[in-house]
Amino acid sequence: KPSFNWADPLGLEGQLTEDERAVRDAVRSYAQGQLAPRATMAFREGRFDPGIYPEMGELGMLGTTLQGYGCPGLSHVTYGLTAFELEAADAGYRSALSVQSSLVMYPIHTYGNEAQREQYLPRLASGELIGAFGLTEPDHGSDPGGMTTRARRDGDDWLLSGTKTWITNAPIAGVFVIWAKDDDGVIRGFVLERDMPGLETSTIEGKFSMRASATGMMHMDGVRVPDSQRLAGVEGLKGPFGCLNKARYGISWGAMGAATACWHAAREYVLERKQFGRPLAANQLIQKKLADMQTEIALSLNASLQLGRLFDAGRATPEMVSLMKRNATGKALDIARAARDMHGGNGIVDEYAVIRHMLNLETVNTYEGTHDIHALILGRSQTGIQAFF
Ligand code: TGC
Ligand code: FAD
Repeated sequence: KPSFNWADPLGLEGQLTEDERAVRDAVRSYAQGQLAPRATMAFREGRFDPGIYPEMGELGMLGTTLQGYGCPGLSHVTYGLTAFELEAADAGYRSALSVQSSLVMYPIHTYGNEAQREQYLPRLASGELIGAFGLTEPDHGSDPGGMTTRARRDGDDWLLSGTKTWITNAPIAGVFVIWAKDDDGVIRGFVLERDMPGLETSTIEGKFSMRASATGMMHMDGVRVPDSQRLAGVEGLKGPFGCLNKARYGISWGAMGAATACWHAAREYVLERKQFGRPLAANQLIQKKLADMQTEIALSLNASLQLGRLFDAGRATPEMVSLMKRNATGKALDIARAARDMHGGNGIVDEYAVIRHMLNLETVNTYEGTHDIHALILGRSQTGIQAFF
């Protein structure tokens, strides 16, 4: 007789391969053993420890799906499972994975030349080198096509000028994948290094979200970049968006990692906490909230698994990614807010992780395309009408 597992209602576990489960278990053990215990203080102090990158490199999780150059060459499902486990500890650690793997290593691997791949990928895979991805600007967030960062040709070089903001890892990265427009308005990608004259970074202070992740600005004032540092394999917005497809897919799993941590914490809390002489869990309103969490998480994870399998088969599309990124982050935020509420007053102190996850998910719902921007992408796909402007 089939049995029901409340924690895995649709039997996701049985749909994973032995290899996927083995990697997931190793990442879970690292995330729960090494990262989760550090997350509370890292968030409280607004600190990301760069030493986490070599730890991730040692475990072979950086550049998860890429082949060669020291990369593990694993499935997209494995990448998703890794994102889930890291974000169950803290979204800042999943961000570290997303940026390095999908937004820095992927474009160098896919759009770069052989020399760039050999120069950067092995050190990015080991975590010796940290990467950042610069697309967003102070006046162009949802609308990156309007970017004003310029790349002007000067002999064999390019001169890059402009400002990028909200850049994960900007304060600590050694290498930066930057998107800039040339004089003809064509968007091009470049690989910059920290010691290039004219390049400076600053830290964004005062965040109430993603405090265990380093976020900053990049200021470029005539940075001289040899043409050999250009990502010559792509032109136009499809360059950065190609990277975002991968990262957004990973976020669909990651957000559910944070949501699952909140759901399990809320369940344990309401089973133990008594009011009116009986456990909170004995109330219908509380059980409905638990049922909603269980339902949304199970549906989302099984859909992410399907999308991961489509990625592995080369059949995933950007619209599918928008659907999953939007749904998972929005639902995860709802779940975290409900879990915070179910913890009562305790829900606002960092001794309980729910408030930290809830605050992080405000960012996760916003970056890599806001909830509403993904609605517009999906709206366009079914009406054929562009509603962005
Ligand atoms: P649109 O006309 O739609 O497209 C322009 C060109 O780009 C191509 N394209 C894509 N290619 C591959 N994948 C996708 N997902 C693509 N989406 C579009 C498209 O085919 C076209 O190519 P071509 O050859 O015909 O020129 O461009 P638009 O300007 O109208 O775009 C509108 C919109 C809203 C969809 C887009 O701008 C958008 O997605 N905005 C959201 C911005 C965003 O996601 N920014 C993310 C910044 S990075 C970040 O947040 C990292 S957080 C890291 C962490 O810490 O985890
Ligand atoms: P805006 O685009 O100004 O949007 C503000 C509001 O208006 C949103 O609700 C949005 O949905 C809405 N809106 C915008 N346009 C429309 C429209 N046409 N119709 C209806 N509503 C609309 N970027 C990088 O390049 N690299 C990074 O590593 C990176 N890391 C980040 C880390 C953090 C912690 C954060 C917070 C952001 C990061 N970002 C990064 C930037 C992120 O991608 C942007 O914040 C995001 O794309 C939204 O842009 P914006 O903040 O300028 O908001």
